[in-house]
Amino acid sequence: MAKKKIKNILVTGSVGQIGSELTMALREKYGAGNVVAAGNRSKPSDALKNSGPFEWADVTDIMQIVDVVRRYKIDTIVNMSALLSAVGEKNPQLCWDVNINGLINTLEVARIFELNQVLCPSSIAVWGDGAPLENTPQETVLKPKTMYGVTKVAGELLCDYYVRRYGVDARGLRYPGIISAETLPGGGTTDYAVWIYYKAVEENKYQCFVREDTRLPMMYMPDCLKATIDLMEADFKKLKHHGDFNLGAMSFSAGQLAANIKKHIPEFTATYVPDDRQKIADSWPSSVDDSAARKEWGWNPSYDLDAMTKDMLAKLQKRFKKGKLYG
Ligand code: AKB
Repeated sequence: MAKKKIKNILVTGSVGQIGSELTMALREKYGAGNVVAAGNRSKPSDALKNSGPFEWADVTDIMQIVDVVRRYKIDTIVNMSALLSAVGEKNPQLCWDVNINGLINTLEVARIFELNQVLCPSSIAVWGDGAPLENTPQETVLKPKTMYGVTKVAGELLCDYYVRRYGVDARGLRYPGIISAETLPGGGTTDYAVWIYYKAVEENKYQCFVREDTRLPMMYMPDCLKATIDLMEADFKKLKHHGDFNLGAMSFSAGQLAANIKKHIPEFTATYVPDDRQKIADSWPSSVDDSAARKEWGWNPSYDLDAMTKDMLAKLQKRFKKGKLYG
């Protein structure tokens, strides 16, 4: 098992909602020049492109990863490339290709080049039929209903396989819905919990695509960054789990979220017109038991709904006043 320190990091999928902010946080911590951001299709922001190295690389083509790993002497890969749940249902084959062939390519590169670590996020999408939906335990039935969920279960198993079979240090955590003010999410079921803030600031109203009583686990981006970096830095020897840590912070219904925003913007109104994504949301838990993460690497979230809403609205209102809500 490789035990060297994290020095040169490659973040694939760096242009996405989490990848973009994670890259900046890693650059802050490990030095801008030591964190390579890779993207495939979407244009990187100026901040991402100008603050450190940026490369175009497609995770489904192993040679493109090998090339970046060699040129930058990469020792750690954070594989954020993924098609999310809603967009994955529109193109299940592409979802499999990116999420699974992309992951196995990064694990293979880690094995062949003896990298220090691969981190690949999983999701609350791993659950479906048969799992308790309140305080979902770490170990329970994994029968997802979406292709995204299928790839996340398979991805967790692949990570665990590479740990056992090849001694690759592979880690992952089951992200809840992530809420952030910098990069918009692309194609997930929990996206409504981000859009509602943007639309509250922009138009004082939002038409939500899930029912008012839909309650899902959520997390504010600063906690997501903390969790990811804390797991990357955890002592591998102390981990009993590897690719599949439950991760919790807060749970609220769409109606509770709207009411929380209304405390700050009294004229805000939300309406609820469920679409196909409702079925996906209904198959996911309302809350998760993350005691393994707390015990094995000290996970402890900082933000609750009130603190998140205050911060989100302050950031978005500031940008809106400058005419730059969407960057
Ligand atoms: C999605 O909604 O697909 C993602 C997730 C919960 O993994 N945000």
